[in-house]
Amino acid sequence: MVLKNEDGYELWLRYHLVDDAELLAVYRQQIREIVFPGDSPTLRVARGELQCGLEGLLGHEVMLSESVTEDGAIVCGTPESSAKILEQKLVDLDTVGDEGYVISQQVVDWHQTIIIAANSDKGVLYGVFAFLRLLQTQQSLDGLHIVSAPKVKLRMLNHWDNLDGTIERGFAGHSLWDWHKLPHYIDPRYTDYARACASIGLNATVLTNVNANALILTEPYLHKVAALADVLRPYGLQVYLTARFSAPMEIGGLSTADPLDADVAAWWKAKVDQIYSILPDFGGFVVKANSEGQPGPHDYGRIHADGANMLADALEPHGGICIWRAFVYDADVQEDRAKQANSQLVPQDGTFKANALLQVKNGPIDFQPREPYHPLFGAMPKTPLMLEVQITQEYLGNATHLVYLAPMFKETLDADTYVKGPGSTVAKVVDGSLDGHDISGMAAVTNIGDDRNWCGHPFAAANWYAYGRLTWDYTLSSEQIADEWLRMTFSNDEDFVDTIIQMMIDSRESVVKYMMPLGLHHIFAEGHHYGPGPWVDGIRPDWTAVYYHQADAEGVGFDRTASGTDAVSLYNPPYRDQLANVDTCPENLLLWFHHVSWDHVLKSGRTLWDEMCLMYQEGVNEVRQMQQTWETLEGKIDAARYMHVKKLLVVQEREARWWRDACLTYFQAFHGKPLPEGVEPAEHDLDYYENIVHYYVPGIPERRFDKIGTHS
Ligand code: GCV
Repeated sequence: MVLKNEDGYELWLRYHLVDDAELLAVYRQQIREIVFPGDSPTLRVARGELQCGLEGLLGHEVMLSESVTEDGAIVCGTPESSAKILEQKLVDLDTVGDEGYVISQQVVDWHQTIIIAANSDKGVLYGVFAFLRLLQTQQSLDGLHIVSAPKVKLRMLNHWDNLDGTIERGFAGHSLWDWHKLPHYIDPRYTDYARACASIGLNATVLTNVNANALILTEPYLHKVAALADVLRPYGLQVYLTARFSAPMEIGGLSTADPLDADVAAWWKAKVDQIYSILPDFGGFVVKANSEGQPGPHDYGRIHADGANMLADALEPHGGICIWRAFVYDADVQEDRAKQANSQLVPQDGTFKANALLQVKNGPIDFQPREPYHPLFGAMPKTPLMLEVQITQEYLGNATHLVYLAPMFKETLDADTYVKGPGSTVAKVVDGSLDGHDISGMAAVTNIGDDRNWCGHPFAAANWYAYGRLTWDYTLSSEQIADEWLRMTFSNDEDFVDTIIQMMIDSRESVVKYMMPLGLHHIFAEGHHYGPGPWVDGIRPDWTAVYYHQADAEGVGFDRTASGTDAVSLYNPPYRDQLANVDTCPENLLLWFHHVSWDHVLKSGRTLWDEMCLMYQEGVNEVRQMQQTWETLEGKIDAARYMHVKKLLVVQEREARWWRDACLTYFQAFHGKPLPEGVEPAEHDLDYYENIVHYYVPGIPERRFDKIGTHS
């Protein structure tokens, strides 16, 4: 059978006819009517989703009924919206809080039914999506009893979308938000965006770039924001904006933005009041301050907490929150960048207002292919810390490399800070349980744009999906999430799913190998970060590559032990001791923490140089393996998506070779050692690689190029 071509627009919400005839017959028996009273906007969209999903999956319309009239009813609602749910007195509802749900087979009015119940309309919506997921992934409904609640309260996407429609570090087209046509024209795609987010439990979205434009806070733009919020609200998505710290000067006519200035505080209060008068359920602000040229409290000799608290004060009467980013480092400060956030923020622990949170990147530098967990986790027990990850592949091959990020997100969440003994994981810091915080959250920089398939690479949507699922339940395994996503996105063919799960799981480690093995970091091309640039030098040191790899004739790596910057001391024993010793430091972080001789012998018995070479080669080999694996699956999915992935894998293999050759040629020049057996020689000399220039790489604002070079 030839499968119909698909363009990926439906994401994982494809409600195609269940293709297992036996199972379909069983489902048709088990699902015969829907009892779903209630008329709130959220219940309406939940009911619509259920009807539409079932119609597609079962191949016929399932009728709405006022009461349970036969076996096979699906009864949905809250104890308020549905008399039947109230009658059932489901004890499990007491455990699922505001947003969780219960899906359970029950006898109602002497009939076999499936109940989808929650304490809130939003919970019902999440339950509906979870139920549809069961059918999409062809699970048995027999004996169904699912009790589920999110582990983290704020489950947020951060769009780095600019008001001119570009997206910082966006590789899938332009911004979804059509500010020019808003508020009068509402793109139907906003609804599909909201559906996708709600289906994986996301409940908050920051519409604008953290490198913020104050214009978004002006009245005309606020009306545009409100129109968008009207579409997102029924799906439980609360809208947040980024606040430019200097807005009082840029749009308020003040001469200062000093957070301790009474006029500045009054301006923000009035601005926040205005926002809430236009958008009563506004979530609050996300702020990047005194980082990479953004204005902030340091400009006035104040500290981060002064800035955050001023905004938190303005938001507090409306129930809003201020999320302050901990991605702070300063070009004029000599201290190791990996330590600067701790130096600045740890002394301020306990001084932030109750409605202020700190948003901390997964690692201390900047979303590198591999970083140790950020040492702020565990170091600020009095402040709720959100985890920020990056879904968009700024440092992972943009939208041309197939890299499944769940293993990377989980690596951080599962990392043990040991701050209160073994088991003090980053996840427990983030969900608030370790230090008893009520408020908790995760944020991710999205990879969503207006490309027809939303995220560019057909597999990139898996990372949006995986992130959402992990915010709901970070104990899910990467394999389980990949399994769900593949079944819903492509096919339930067991062979296809089993084969591709493994390929997805391995893909993160492959990209680390061909880009930055053994703890190397930040050796990207300058500015756009597309491709290798281990030679980058001559700009502010903490944006160069040479600052991070410190290669010389003797060795390579950043000494962050006591003999170097001592960043290792920010971690707690026993992990600290493990990291500090070159013999016990995990080899995948070796060059992050140590400057190591090229001849240093690793666990494999090979020297560092040989091991590095072989890892780069292995990365390339693994991409070739991915190509072969993918090609065995021709015909198991539609030809359009099959070919799209196949062609992108060709690009990925080419770029993996580019990484290997550019980096090894560069490092080899320090010591002249030969490549070990099994490593393919580079096609070109170092000069060639250093002179590769790419113009207009997506994801950065257009700028004039000042160098004409080899266009690879
Ligand atoms: C939005 C990195 C990126 C920047 C980004 C910054 C941040 O440095 O390269 O584009 O700016 O992180 O997270 O604020």
